Amino acid sequence: MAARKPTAKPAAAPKKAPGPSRDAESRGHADELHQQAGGSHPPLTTNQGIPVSDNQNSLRDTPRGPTLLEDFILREKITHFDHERIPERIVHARGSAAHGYFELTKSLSRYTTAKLFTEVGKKTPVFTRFSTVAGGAGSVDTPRDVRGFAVKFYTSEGNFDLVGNNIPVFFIQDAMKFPDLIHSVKMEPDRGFPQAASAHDTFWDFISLTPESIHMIMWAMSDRAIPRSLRMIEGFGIHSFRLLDAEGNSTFVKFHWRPKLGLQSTVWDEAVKLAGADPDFHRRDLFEAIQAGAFPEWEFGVQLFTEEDAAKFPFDHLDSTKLIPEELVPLQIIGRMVLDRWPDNFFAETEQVAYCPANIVPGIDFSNDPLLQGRLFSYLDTQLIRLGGPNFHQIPVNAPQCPFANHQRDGHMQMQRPKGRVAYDPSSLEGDSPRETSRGFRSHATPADDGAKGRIRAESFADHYSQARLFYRSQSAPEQAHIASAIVFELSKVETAPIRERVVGHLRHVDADLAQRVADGLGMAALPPAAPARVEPIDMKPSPALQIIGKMKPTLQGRTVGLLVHDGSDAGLVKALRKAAEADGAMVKIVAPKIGGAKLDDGKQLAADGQLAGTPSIVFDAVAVLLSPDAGKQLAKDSAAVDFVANAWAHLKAIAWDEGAQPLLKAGNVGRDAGVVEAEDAKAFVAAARTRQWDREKKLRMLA
Ligand code: HDD
Repeated sequence: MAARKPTAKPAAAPKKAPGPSRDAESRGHADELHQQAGGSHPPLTTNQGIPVSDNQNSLRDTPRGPTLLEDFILREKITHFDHERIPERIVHARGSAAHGYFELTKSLSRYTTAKLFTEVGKKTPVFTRFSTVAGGAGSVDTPRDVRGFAVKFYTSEGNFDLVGNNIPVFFIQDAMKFPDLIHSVKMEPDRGFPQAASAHDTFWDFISLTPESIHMIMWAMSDRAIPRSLRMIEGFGIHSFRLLDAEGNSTFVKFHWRPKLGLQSTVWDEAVKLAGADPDFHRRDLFEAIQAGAFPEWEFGVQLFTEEDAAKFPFDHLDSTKLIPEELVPLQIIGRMVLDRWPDNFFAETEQVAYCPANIVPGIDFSNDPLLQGRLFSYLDTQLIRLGGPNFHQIPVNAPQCPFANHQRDGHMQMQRPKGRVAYDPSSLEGDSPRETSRGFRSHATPADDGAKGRIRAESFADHYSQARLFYRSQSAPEQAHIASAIVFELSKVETAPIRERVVGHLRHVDADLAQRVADGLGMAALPPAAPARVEPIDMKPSPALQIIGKMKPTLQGRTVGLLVHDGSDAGLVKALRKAAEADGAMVKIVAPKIGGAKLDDGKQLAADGQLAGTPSIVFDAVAVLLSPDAGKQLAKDSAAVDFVANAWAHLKAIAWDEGAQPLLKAGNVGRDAGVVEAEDAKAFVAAARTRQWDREKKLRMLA
């Protein structure tokens, strides 16, 4: 259709043509657009069901004249758009979620009446959301941060929400401190930065004045806080909960999730670069795995202990800054969770899902952990503002999947149509109105402690350093170096010297060597004085279960291998490496300088999954560089290609190479070690790719 010439003099615009002809003209234009897009489609309507004939043009007085207020279609569309956002979560705003199921493999019927934990083989639907804590909803996936691990079990006795993290302890002991903690880590209020980062003055100021946080700091500075994939993190309920049997007898329980793929993390430089290479790295990874049918899976474990056991622990299990070493109370695996379905709609499900630690089912109960007690209030309160009223439990992702009924009525966004006269209890007018049941929820009859009411922190909560020491000393040497380097990195971003000194003062109680490494890394002339400690820390038996490297599974399952090719690459090698990596469980992606792919030496065009400049080696677990001699020389002069190999080397990844790739490897300063293998030897490449080359790190990075 010829473009209309602008009218020279708007004032002299031609008199209106009769309406129908103009509508027909724009209809014709819309038809053209739609024909290109294809498909057969139901009629588009307004929210009132009125069919829309033109979704491209608003109603105008004349072709170049003002838009008319009469255009109810435009007004409805824009008004709805204007209201599309709801307040984001104050914490854990950035998240990714999936549907799946929980299957019980071992009954806990000796301890609890909860059907969820007694009916072996039964599959309970779940919706699980993973999150970062500090950043906003649009922040990146890979900052150094704790990861939320929230599971909603839609049980036959109502919803049970296990709202945990990937770290088994927390920063603070009392919910009273939560707003302070979060305000300190969020962007500073006067300047509005940094986003999604703890490396700034206000966070470390708070930490340096909150000794109870030091144990969690050890975890947050460890590689647990820079995971490779959400499929490779552990999860913890953190608090002690109670299991109750039919007589009301109580057993304490801690809940754990263990990833089937094993724990794995990135290295810090990689995490930083991933933020630029793919801000959605974790979300995409979860999505792609589920779409490919490689469903993420976790084992579910419990630590069970009695009041008498707890009395013998050298710490108070009601204190959320403490964990119970698995060597003290072994973990029993009782089930598994599989995530097998991506949500249909991100907003409707992932954004609107409302978790709440107070959502609990008969046979489970809370403990007196003061952090948990505060959480029992906070979550429902936040959903009321976030989701706009008291009926958010009717949103499909939040609604129980068992029958539910009560006398609560009305309110904003009431979606149900309760019938009858009776909205109260007791009542006699209707035989089918809901009533209490003997199967209902009961609280444990916990005897009260001795002592008086007051704003008191129990003396049993006073040891802030023993478990920080336990964690640090349980780590392998590379992990200890990473912790020290992470603290140096974060404190190097802190402008106020006394804050840095106070933190090192705490580290002196954790481990003298760690304190010295950090002080050296910060260029301190002398060690600052040790922080005042109310309780002398004790040495606990190291717990290897706290390591990552020790729990990493040497496997290509769930990992991704990138093959860099160009015109003339050896088709046989490409095929052999792809076959070997896929046979070991990896997802293989082809990278080429152009997205159209490359013509290999067999004359066939191989399509690329990613273009070199936009697909750095950072997004892969291992790479192979397979190039003709000409291509090798050409790519040795291309910075994206040089970075490809240099980063793979720096991030301790396996690299397979062929003769043609040599100039590129040289340009990228790639050295030689057990992880740099000849592409001919596909078996050796796969073996090297199953793990990271930890020995390489000392050669290429100055760690604290
Ligand atoms: Fe919290 C969200 C985990 C302490 C107040 N929290 C939230 C989410 C997770 C956790 C995973 C995101 C849920 C989702 O995906 O929607 N929170 C924890 C853990 C804690 C913890 C493991 C300590 C053991 N939280 C905590 C305290 C308070 C809160 C002490 C307040 C007293 N948390 C909230 C909140 C959030 C929240 C403000 C924000 C959005 C939401 O609840 O739904 O209410």
